[in-house]
Amino acid sequence: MSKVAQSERKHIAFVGLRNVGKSSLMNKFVGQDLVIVSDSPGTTTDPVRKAMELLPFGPVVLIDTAGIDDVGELGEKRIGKTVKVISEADFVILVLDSQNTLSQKEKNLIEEIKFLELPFLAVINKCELGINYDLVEELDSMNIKFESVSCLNNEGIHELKENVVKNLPADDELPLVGDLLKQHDVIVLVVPIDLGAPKGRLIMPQVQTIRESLDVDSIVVVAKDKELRSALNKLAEPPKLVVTDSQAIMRVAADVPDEIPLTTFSILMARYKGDLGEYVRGIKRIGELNNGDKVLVAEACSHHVQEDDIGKIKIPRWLRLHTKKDLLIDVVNGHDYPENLSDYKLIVHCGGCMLTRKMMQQRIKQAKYIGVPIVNYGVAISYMHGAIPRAIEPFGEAISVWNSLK
Ligand SMILES: Nc1nc2c(ncn2[C@@H]2O[C@H](COP(=O)(O)OP(=O)(O)OP(=O)(O)O)[C@@H](O)[C@H]2O)c(=O)[nH]1
Ligand SMILES: [Mg+2]
Repeated sequence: MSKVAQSERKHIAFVGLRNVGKSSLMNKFVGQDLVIVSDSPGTTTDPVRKAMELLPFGPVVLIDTAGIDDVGELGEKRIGKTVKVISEADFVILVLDSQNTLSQKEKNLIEEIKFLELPFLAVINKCELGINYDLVEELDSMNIKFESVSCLNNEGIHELKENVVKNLPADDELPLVGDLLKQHDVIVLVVPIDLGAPKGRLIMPQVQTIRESLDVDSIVVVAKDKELRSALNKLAEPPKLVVTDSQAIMRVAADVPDEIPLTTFSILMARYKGDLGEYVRGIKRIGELNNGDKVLVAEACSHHVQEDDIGKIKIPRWLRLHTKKDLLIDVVNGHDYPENLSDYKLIVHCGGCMLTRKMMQQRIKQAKYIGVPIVNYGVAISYMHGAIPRAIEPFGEAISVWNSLK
């Protein structure tokens, strides 16, 4: 089996009511009796994951789930097991029983899948018993594509697999900076070498920006903030873009003439890994916060807390200074949000350098699902330091979100 990190593989989730045959279908995909199948509803209680090669596509992870009628949280706005699992999925297989019509829970689930913008396919199982025509009509009227299978006598399984392979979403190749530059353009990177800088090396967003700029044949100038003005003066023509560390944005903004586009590494990363438009919506919430509002500062990894830690100390300090409000700020670490997410008025998330793009997307989707605006550290810092909208001006979509919010 090829060695692709589990988090990078496409995830396919089998969801549906209890006893419809989710586990049976997953076993058919794997080609062995991996998960327990039984006629008593509620056999699967926790998600079961299995990595496999789905040919001709390649490595995937299949996720069998508990029946949605077992979980009992649908309809309530909290991140329950089902939402967690489906927000992890790249493709959802909604398993239905050929003898029934759609229940309210199934309709709610379809709404959730659509809200999370996940590609999905309905599968009518137990089709050897005949298919309830009302179910087919319901699916047709909702414009939902479906396949019928029988796990009992292997009908339609091969076709279903082929259909899933065909419909798995392709990886989007998102640019970090390459789309903003062309051959011979000059890009200036401002890299403060302060106490927070790692010894003897550049950090990943800086390295990645350099590499991508070179890939599109542009010319990279790297300087510390102190030498920036001198660097700009030495250039024969203004650079196409200046990119700086977020925390130096105001000093740098003062040295970069208004007509030269300026942004930050965090904003480049936010666009690449997160959702810059969503984060711009999140910064609007900063201005709407009131005394007593709860704010969640969420860090994906637990790192050694430094004296002036960005998440624990600086972000809370800047939020209080900026809003002049008495905020209740919780700082949490880890891969899951706290259970009471809907109590928060705003999530300020770390840049997610230790998360894959997919994991970061999942956390944004979950926040959207609960209806809590989200922003990341870098975008929030630029905003609280007065550098928004300037630092998002190079990005058309983000600036139009900004303009629509005013
Ligand atoms: N007639 C018929 N029965 C099936 C078919 N597929 C699965 N079953 C039966 O349906 C019952 C439930 O199957 P499971 O695969 O355990 O269903 P599940 O959706 O995983 O159920 P939970 O884990 O309880 O949510 C079992 O008795 C299976 O043998 C099928 O194609 N036809
Ligand atoms: Mg099961």
